[in-house]
Formats: sequence, C-alpha cells, structure tokens
Amino acid sequence: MHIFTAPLTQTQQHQPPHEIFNGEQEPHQEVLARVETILHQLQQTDFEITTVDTPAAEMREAVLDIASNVHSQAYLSYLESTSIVQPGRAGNSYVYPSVFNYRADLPAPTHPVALRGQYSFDLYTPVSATTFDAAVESANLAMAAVQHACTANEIAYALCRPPGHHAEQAKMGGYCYLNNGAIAARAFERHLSATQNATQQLRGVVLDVDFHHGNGTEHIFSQDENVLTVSIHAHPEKMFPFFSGLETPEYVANINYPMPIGTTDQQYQATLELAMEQIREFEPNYLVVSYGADTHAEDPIGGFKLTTEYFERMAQTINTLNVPTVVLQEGGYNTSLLGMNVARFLRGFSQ
Ligand code: Q9C
Ligand code: ZN
Repeated sequence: MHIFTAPLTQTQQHQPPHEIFNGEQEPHQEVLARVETILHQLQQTDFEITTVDTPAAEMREAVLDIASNVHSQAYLSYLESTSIVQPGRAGNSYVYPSVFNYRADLPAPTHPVALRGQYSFDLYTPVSATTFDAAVESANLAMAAVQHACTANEIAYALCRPPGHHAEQAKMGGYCYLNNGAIAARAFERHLSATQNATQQLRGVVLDVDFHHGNGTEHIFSQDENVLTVSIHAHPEKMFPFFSGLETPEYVANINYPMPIGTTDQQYQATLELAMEQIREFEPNYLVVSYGADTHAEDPIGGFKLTTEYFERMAQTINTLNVPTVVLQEGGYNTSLLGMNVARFLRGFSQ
C-alpha cells in the first residue's frame, strides 16, 4: 500500500464555510480537518507516503487532458473560469446557485447566476477562486495513484479532497467538482493500453462503497460497456442524491445495491460478496475503489451501522481480484474517527 497526498499549504485553500439545506445555512461537512486527521493517522502506519507536488501549470494540463474524456468541455471551461478572482470579491468567498436550468434543450445562458445553476445540481457544492485548483489537485492524486498501481505492482491510495463520485459529466454536486473515480478509470485505460497487448479490449470496474450513491460515476459510464460501475449505498428514497441509485436497465454495465438505513456489518458483507461475484464475472483488468467512511455508525450525515473493525474485512473482501487497484477517498465526515477508519480499511489491502 502506497499513500499519495497533496501539500496541505497550497491548494487545500478550498474551505466552503457552509452548505444550504432546506433554506438554512449549515456548517459545511467537507472540511480540511478530514485530510489532516487521515494523514495524521496514516503517518502512524508503515505505509509509504508520497506528497505529490506537481507544478501547477503542468498539473492543470495533465488533469484536463484526462478529464476531457470524463466531463464536457463547457463544464471544464466554466470550472476553470471560477478560479479567476472576480473584481470586488475576495478569493475565498463562495458562490451558490440560485436558479437551476429548467430548459436543458435551449442554448446555454451566459449570466454568472445562470452558469452557477447550469453547472450544479445542489446547494451543497459552492465555488470560490480556490475550488478549481483544489479539484485539479485532488484528481491529480488519483492519477498519481493509477500510475503507481500500473508501474509498481502495488495498491495505491489517493487522499483525494474534494471528493469526486457525485460530479456528473457537466454538473458539480455533493461536495464534488471533478469525478476522480472516472478520471482514474480513464487514466488506467491510457496506462494499460500503452503496456498491454493492443488487441485485448481493456475492461475495468469502479466499485463505490461510499454511503451515498455514486451517481456521477454511474452516469458518466452509463453507455460504456467496458467500465462496470457498482455501488452499494443508502436507498435513494431516504438519502442524498435521491434521484438515482436503483437498478437502471438502460445502463449497459451498472449494478446498484440500495441498502436500508441501519445496515449492519453482516448485511453489508453479504451484499459486498454478491457484488464481488459480479465483478469477478466481468473479468476486469483494473479496479478503482471509491471509498467513503460515511458508512460508519458514528458518521454525522450517514445512517449505516458499520464498525471500524469491519472496514478491514471489507477491504479484504474487495482485495481478491489481483489486478492493478487504486483506492480513492470519497466521503466520511466524523473527523475524530475518520483517520482510524481509513487506516483500518487500508490495512485490509496489505496482508
Ligand atoms: N444536511 C460525499 O459523501 N448532503 N458527499 C448533506 C446534510 C450532501 C455527500 C446534507 C451529502 C454529500 C462525497
Ligand atoms: Zn458520501
């Protein structure tokens, strides 16, 4: 297991003060302390840690190159445009949508207020002049992990922040801006097609074990038969993101396991074993694990009952494919337990 993290001083400036729920401001859950506690805990392990310090311009170019196979050009251009500090606005001030696009078939509008609603699907995912760079840096870690998994024959973990799995092809949401899991899958395709024999069609799996449905990843690959997306998550009738997460026959390689609130280790394990059965049948050449510790019993916004000890078993169950694998950090919001939960999960990949 090899850990990839970003320098805390630079683009981790992304710190949204609040999210808006039901018209009220609530403290934002996706805080910098998440990274600090995870890093602190991983420093107590004997995993090797690499701080990825790619020069900013080089990083933007490399990430946008892969991200252009995941997100629309218009969305990427919009996101990049938000990194320029607007006159009269502080660099760390966050903007939120006010009107969402109610006519997606008409020409795209240009007013800044319209753009915020065009490229977003919720009021949890605001943007400041620091957000684009943080999202790029997060995706860059996912790509560094993929490179390592392909060249060093070792599982790699990317301490991604902000998370990625809710980001759609052309919309931010659920604290996510760039879909790190989808970017990792495309990066795997690029690396492995350069090294493996060219006649073989590459197939990969993105397994999403965050508490919330991986709507973005599912939708981005919904018509790609070579990327199987599998998600185990809280039933959308009870939980964010509400509009997806059930079986969707139109999607060509997708499996969803909606779970009840209160799901225990045992229930989760039985479902994960089914999921792994399906994944083995797909015979993938690589695996991306979107990992959220918000399935833990004491997560402030979750609702499952998983224990810290179970995360190790979860990882052992996942780690049976023997293909290049990366683990990407998605959610997990209990900042006292998050570091331990992540360390425990990663330990399960290291036996
Ligand atoms: N009042 C991830 O775990 N809903 N995103 C929060 C709190 C948004 C979660 C509601 C949850 C987004 C990556
Ligand atoms: Zn989540």
